[in-house]
Amino acid sequence: MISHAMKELVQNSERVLIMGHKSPDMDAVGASIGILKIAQANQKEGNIVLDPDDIDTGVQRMIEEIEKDDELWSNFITPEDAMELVTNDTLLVVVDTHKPSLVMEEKLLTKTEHVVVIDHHRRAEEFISDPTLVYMEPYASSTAELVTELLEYQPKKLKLSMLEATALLSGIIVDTKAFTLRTGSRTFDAASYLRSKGADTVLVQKFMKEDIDVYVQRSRLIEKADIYREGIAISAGEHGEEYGPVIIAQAADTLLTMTGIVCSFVISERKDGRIGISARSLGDINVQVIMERMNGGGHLTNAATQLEDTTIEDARALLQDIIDEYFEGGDEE
Ligand SMILES: [Mn+2]
Repeated sequence: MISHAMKELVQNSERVLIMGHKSPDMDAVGASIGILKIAQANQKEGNIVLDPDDIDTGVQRMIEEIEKDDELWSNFITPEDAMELVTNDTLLVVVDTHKPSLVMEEKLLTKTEHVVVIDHHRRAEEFISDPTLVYMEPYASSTAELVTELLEYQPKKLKLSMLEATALLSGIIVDTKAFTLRTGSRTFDAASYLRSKGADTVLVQKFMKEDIDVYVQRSRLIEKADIYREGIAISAGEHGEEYGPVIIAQAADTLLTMTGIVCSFVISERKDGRIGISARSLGDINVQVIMERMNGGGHLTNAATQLEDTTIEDARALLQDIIDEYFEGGDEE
């Protein structure tokens, strides 16, 4: 049904512009490529909006590979170019987020009335206003999984190259941590379809390769972890050591893979002078509630905050108080 509606919207538009969230990950880029293919299968021009100054190290290798493919790369445009191209006959497809403040170019949202949102995150209060079509499936593993399902029902003319199929599969693999989290039978169905279209798992592995200094930085944070209450790991960087948000998120992810740890918090100084905290949980402890009490936000299993005018020590003390309150405060979660 959604696939049919999507086809109609594409056919009734002049062109299709696609954007993910800021600092897009492989899921956002892979899903964007999938939507591009839907536009092309319906004989419409499609463009993916990507800010060349906002490419995270996590997707850098994938983007480098796309750049080598002249045909595919020619469909990527900057936010400035997108602002020139957009008209009210443009179909704007937002993937892997539904928050206006997170999209690649927020101004695009006001330039057309035809906006489609495809996302797998739990619905937040902040939502793109008045979308034409919303496809939100919080039980899906990834946006790439949802978009792959849409692709399967598009015209037969649709042809996925090895690289395009691999980009979509990378989105699924990254968002599921290689089929260990949020993976349903539909996830395997989508992966199977992509594999049959030539998706290359060795190339996915190459996309996920990381630089040694990233690994070392993450390890430094993990090394500092200790256990506060049963199953809760807290790690804090040193004063004067800045870590990017991706590194602290990855450190929290990694801690969660350790035996006995059900919840992890990583605290560090950031380049902007604030203190960042990244929180992860296997699901029994609601880290969203804990981060919200520190003016942050997120999901049950994945949340974060940034604190102004404080130190690592004070942030840690506050966090521990809030964790204690969470367990003892009486309001059952
Ligand atoms: Mn995603």
